[in-house]
Amino acid sequence: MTTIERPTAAGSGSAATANFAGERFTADTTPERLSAIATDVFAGFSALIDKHEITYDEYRVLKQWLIEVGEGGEWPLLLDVFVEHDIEEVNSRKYKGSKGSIEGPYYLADAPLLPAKATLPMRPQDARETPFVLHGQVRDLAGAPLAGATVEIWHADAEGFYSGFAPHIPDWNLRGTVVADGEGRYEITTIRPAPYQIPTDGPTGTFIEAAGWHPWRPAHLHLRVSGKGQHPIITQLYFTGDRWLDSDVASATKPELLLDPKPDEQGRNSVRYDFVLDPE
Ligand code: MBD
Ligand code: FE
Repeated sequence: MTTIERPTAAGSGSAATANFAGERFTADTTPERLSAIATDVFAGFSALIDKHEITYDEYRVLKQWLIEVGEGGEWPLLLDVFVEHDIEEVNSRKYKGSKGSIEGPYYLADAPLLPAKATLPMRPQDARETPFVLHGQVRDLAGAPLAGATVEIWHADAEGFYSGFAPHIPDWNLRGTVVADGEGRYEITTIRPAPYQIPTDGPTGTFIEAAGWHPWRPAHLHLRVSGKGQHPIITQLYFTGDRWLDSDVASATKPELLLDPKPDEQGRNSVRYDFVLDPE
């Protein structure tokens, strides 16, 4: 008998942290701007401590919990679930093309290149699900097709697990970089992901449970669409009528991002979604 390693919060957390920490980021924040932001952060703490009369017990529990968030590698998860949606909202205001959404903690760069019409890498057990086809065209704001645009896609399996962040799933499962054809068209065959549950065995999940909130995101596809001379868009697509759409724990759904797939002649569920990119 073989035992498969079940994913743990600490496992997916440390993989997400290692993936992110492997890159070095910089921002051109001036000392004046940093000071202004930090002043407001601490003013926010000050106000909430006063308002809620935070006790020493609560302060020590917070300190211990924050240490555990770091040790469990859950900073990417915690920040992307509770903070990233506002960052995305503020930074996408100037764009006129397709709506974006948060990246989340599970993007991996350099997924295998696939042709315009492609099936994502999947295990035999994934292939037993009803095929789901996402197809469409990538265009610029003027409506011109973007030949050779790339559609990077990553999503959970039918149990809600992501390759690269769950040890029982092979590398690059349900991930790919699809290169659109000369007309900017693409057609991706995959399966429908399951809703995603924040792992309940880590500090983020413990906190959500302690607050009496639910830990669910509606089923979603993650996409990053790029075209020559265009601003790449990071987004997510959801399914009409799905559970948790109105109470996504990550607050990352938008009405423009809903898919309503219909069965095609081959019994696959199929839906069209076009992407419009803003110039760089
Ligand atoms: C996910 O799959 C996700 O998309 C986000 C934003 C947070 C946690 C898990
Ligand atoms: Fe996700």
